[in-house]
Amino acid sequence: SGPRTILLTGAAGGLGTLMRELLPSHGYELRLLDVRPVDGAPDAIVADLNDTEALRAAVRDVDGVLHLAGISLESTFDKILESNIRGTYHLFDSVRAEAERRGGPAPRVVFASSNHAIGFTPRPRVEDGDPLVPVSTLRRPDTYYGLSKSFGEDLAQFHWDKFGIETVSVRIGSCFKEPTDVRMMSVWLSPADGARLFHAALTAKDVGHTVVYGSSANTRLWWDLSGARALGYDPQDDSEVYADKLLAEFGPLSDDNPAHLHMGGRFVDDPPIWPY
Ligand code: NAI
Ligand code: 15L
Repeated sequence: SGPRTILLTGAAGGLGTLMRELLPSHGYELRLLDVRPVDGAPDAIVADLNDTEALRAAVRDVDGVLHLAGISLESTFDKILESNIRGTYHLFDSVRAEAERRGGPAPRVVFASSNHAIGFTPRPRVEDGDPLVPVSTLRRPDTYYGLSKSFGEDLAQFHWDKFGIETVSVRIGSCFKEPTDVRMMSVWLSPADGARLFHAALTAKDVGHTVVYGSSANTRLWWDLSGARALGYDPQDDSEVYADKLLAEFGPLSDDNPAHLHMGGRFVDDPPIWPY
């Protein structure tokens, strides 16, 4: 079979830009959408997630949706409500309407959830024998942003139970070219592993609604990657190669640093500060 066509929302963003580079080598043809113009992609759909007509056209005949669009850091509740909560509702509703139009299976959704849905979970001391944090851990959002990701996971579960729409919710750690602090060594998802994981999530069979953590095979991992591996994800990178440099610059994680006490790092502070 030829390349699979997927809608990539949030295509102008950091992760969207990385995935535009990397996903075609996994055999995808990308249809791009963002509320901002997408550099170098004049054919991209420039539309807000709440533009229902544009959304319905955007999902027409696609095989899947990689839903990255949204506010990606803490913001006011009203802004989060508009882009992440109402916007993600409209994304799922357009997928539901598309399935109805086809009279057949709906496109698979991969939802960019976040570690901030469980941000208030204490950092596990894996080195002292604490277990890796399982997917089933209580959600403890650390921000309005994290709350919107928690809502997105529920929305995905609801669309599976009620309408048979399949979603993989990926609680992404930190997906950037390199980890830039010590916490990030535990949650880092290399861009190449990100593409591998999204590919696995788009193609694994019978996922229903599955929640997984998204990171590379980091030596300092805090969470359980077995769910992601069960989708066929085989991470190739480990943040440990940056350890000497980052530890020399910042020192080890410390109980005296409030940003080191929880999975969500600095996001537990109000207001959260980025970068940290
Ligand atoms: P980003 O902020 O660079 O990109 C988000 C994109 O979504 C932007 O281009 C923005 O214009 C677009 N967008 C925002 N509201 C929109 C709306 N209402 N309609 C249409 N487009 C809209 O964020 P980044 O880092 O690329 O993250 C992508 C997704 O992955 C986000 O949902 C974020 O919450 C999630 N994520 C990212 C992580 C990371 O490490 N980069 C970690 C965890 C989750
Ligand atoms: C996120 O959810 C953000 O979108 C991203 O910008 C990073 O801050 C990441 O989490 C993180 O926790 O490092």
